[in-house]
Amino acid sequence: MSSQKPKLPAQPVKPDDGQGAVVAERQDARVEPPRTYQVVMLNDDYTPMEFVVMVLQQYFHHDADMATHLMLKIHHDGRAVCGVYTKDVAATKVEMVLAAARRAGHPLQCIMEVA
Ligand code: TYC
Repeated sequence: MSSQKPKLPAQPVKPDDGQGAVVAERQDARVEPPRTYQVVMLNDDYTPMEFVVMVLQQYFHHDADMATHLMLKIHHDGRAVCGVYTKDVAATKVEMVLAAARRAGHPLQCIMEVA
């Protein structure tokens, strides 16, 4: 009796489609994770600090301490990242923040960037 291991086929085995034809499977392309986008809020001289804190809580779900911390970072540095999302979610956040700011008569600006 042979002690050799059974040999693997030299070629990948092609699946049988059960209809007498042999179908070669194509290797799937590697799937990249979706790009992410950061929503960045910008400083201005007119939007009240309390309004920015409210926006950061309402639309980005930061607690009062983090919202205040982020608002002050924007005030001092000119900008800060409010959150990182998929493209559609980031675009919706930007729209909602800008709509709320315009409704309230404030010039607040917020943009999205590839993270
Ligand atoms: N700089 C504004 C002020 O002094 C406050 C402010 C903070 C405005 C953050 C916009 O994204 C902003 N009232």
